[in-house]
Amino acid sequence: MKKADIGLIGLAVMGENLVMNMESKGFTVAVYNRTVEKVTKFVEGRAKGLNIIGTYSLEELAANLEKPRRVMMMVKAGQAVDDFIEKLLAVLEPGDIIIDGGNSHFPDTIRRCAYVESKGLLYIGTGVSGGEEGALKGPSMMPGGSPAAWEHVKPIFQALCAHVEDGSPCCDWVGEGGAGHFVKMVHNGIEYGDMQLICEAYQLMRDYLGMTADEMHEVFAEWNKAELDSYLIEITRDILAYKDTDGEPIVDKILDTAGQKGTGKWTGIAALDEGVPLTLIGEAVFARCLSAIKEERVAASKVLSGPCVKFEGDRAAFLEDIRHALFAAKIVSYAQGYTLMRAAAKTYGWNLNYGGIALMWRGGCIIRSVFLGKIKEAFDNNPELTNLLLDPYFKETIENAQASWRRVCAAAITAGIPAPAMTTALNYFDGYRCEKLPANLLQAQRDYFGAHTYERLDHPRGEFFHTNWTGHGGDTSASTYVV
Ligand code: NBP
Repeated sequence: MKKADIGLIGLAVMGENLVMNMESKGFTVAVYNRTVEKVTKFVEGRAKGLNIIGTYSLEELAANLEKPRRVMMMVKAGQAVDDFIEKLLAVLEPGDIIIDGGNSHFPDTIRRCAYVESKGLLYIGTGVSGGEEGALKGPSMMPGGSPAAWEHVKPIFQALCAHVEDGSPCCDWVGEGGAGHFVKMVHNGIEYGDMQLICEAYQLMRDYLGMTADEMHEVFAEWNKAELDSYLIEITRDILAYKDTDGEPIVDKILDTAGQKGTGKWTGIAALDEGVPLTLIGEAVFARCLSAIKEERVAASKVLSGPCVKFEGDRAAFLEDIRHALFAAKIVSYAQGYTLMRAAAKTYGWNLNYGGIALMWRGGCIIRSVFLGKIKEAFDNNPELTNLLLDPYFKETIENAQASWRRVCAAAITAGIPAPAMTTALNYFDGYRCEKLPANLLQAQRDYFGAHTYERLDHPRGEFFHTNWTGHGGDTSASTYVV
């Protein structure tokens, strides 16, 4: 019997669908699962009659693979991945390739890549986005790890991934070590931000404009036809129209406490580690945390009062303002996310292709949108772009949206409606374009209480000064370093 092109471990929702996808593109796949009954169930069920080989041990899996062997794990992130790597090392040979397609944290991937390479094998950590449907029909894939592995997996990955209108694959080599999982993590963080922005627009429509779910459905349907055209706007449109068995919108019956699985938090932590102001994703993560303390909020709502402002004015015009505010804040979010990737690339020595990353996200994944095509263009035009806000298209778009964005933030604040992502984006924008921030005073404060020193406008950068502010401090200053 023909040997398999690739092996896949982990027959849960993602693994099974990826196998079906690979097989449909002409590849033979050998499969294995810790609970081996699932192998039998799969090969005798959904995979019956297809070029899919069920195996019941890792030895059997290895024996059924073409060399160099390619083994992809789609298992729960964490210890399970380390356990499988150890077991695979015992049955594979130097030159074989171990691939982790789960949502692993990038420092784990950096460590595992070095470990597997030290054993003479190659390693790939790849982000896979698109959920169940994406896995089956074409996900967005973000592979990184051992560069020598790429040529061996490229034909498979670029066949099974999503493709944009011109046929370009939404999968390309991201970089060494943990670069693929880093980029996937940022993707997930951006997903948190996009979802939060949509939710803020929804709350303004619901609580400030007093709109029904059906009316909001119409608005999102319109928005999805222009610059906001994206998967998340599309599903929001459909969710708002979805009725429960009693004919009422189901969205009105869902408890307002958000869950999270940690990738947004990881993105925020990475930003803090890199010293990058990733404020919008940070607010999106915290907004989920605030939503989660439902009982506390219910109690507080009976004690703490706020303004009771009802909208008076031209509703259609204000909806246009919200649309502009959403888009402008979204641009800031991506600008921040790209800044984080640029900083991490420097820290970890990755040569990231920023336009290529936008293309990988352009189709197949949860944040897929028309807008990502514009980001690709921006980085194609200038691969060294320090901040997306400086690209001519985004600069002009933000300038056009600015008055609306400010009106929406002001209205939300005046009406007491939380809009943390939209407002933090505006604060970032105002801070980023501010030539002189108040950090001169801050430096004076630091020097006053801790002799932390400061630089002066009238001296070259790198010269540090200390003032004896109280007259009774000494001349000794603290050492100067930035963490
Ligand atoms: P799960 O994340 O639910 O993982 C299920 C698989 O992990 C099964 O094969 C299970 O084997 C195996 N597994 C577990 Br659980 N603990 C194990 C252990 N200690 N040792 C060995 N195997 C173990 O499945 P999934 O939702 O398909 O996701 C797979 C990966 O893809 C995850 O990393 C996930 O974060 C990522 N991902 C998921 C999605 C999505 O939409 N679901 C999207 C993108 C990425 P068993 O059958 O023996 O229990």
